[in-house]
Amino acid sequence: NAGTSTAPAAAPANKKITLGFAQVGAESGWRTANTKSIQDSAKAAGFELKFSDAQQKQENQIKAIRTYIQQKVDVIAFSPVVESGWDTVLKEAKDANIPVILTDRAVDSKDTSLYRTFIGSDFVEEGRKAGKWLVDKYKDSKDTVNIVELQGTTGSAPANDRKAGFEEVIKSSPNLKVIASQTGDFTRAKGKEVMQAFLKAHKNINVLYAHNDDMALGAIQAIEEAGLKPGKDITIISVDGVKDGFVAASEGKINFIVECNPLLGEQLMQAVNDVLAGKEIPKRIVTKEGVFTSEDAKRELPNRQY
Ligand code: GYE
Repeated sequence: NAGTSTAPAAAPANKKITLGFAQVGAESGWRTANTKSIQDSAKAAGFELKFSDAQQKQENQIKAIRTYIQQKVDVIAFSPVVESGWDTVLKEAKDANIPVILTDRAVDSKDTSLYRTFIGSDFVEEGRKAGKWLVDKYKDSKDTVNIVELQGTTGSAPANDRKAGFEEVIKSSPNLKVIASQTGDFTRAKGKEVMQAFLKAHKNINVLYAHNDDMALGAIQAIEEAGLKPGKDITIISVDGVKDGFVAASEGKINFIVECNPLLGEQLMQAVNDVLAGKEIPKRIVTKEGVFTSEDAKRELPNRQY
């Protein structure tokens, strides 16, 4: 009896919210933790999650988004592999009246009405944090410091921004020199391969700046195989702060980690609910994160969830 009942009417079973999520891939420990966070949070929120893995290819992501549009999901969320080239498919979602939420990585679309919000880290700031630590480490030295850089996936927001933020800070110290910079596609295998090439081409590498832990971990193998000591002969800075990165840092093989938080699931599900409830949400939701030296990593390691 609806007139006297105080309990809210149960939502009809067919009203379950459907979220289509187009993931980048499974390239790193960060991504694995991010995927788990999204799957767990969708379940906790009672959403039906349609999940796809694009294997780091934009064309696969575009295909997945088009499928979600055809299936008339309630909301589409995705982490764009690269920054450019999204306007057409985002316009298709908009025309179909399906709200889009960006997570983790940004797009460079001029028309910001193509998505409701962007939830994720400030990658430029992460690059700056890496640069500041290095500038501070060498502040009393005039010696040339030769830096090699392992960039993330070419054209991705984290690769572009982590490079830019780092350069912005180190340019005030003319003795800090980036002598080589190449993509390692955010993977261990590529990180190792490119580091091997760097070691062959340059005899005097002092610092490695890797845009994520996985590439740093691959590079550490290359450095050890070349008979050098990672963290001592070559100072290593990386970004992410996944468990394996923390293990390497606690062993002194990585000297400094800039944290990038992959646990975006809860914020995403909240945003989905808010968007569907017609609430105004901020256009940018920034994730909170810190930095860790080897000493910090030793202390933090037992608490690391991913
Ligand atoms: O740093 C890297 C992953 O987009 C922030 O993607 C993410 C990056 C992360 O492959 O490990």
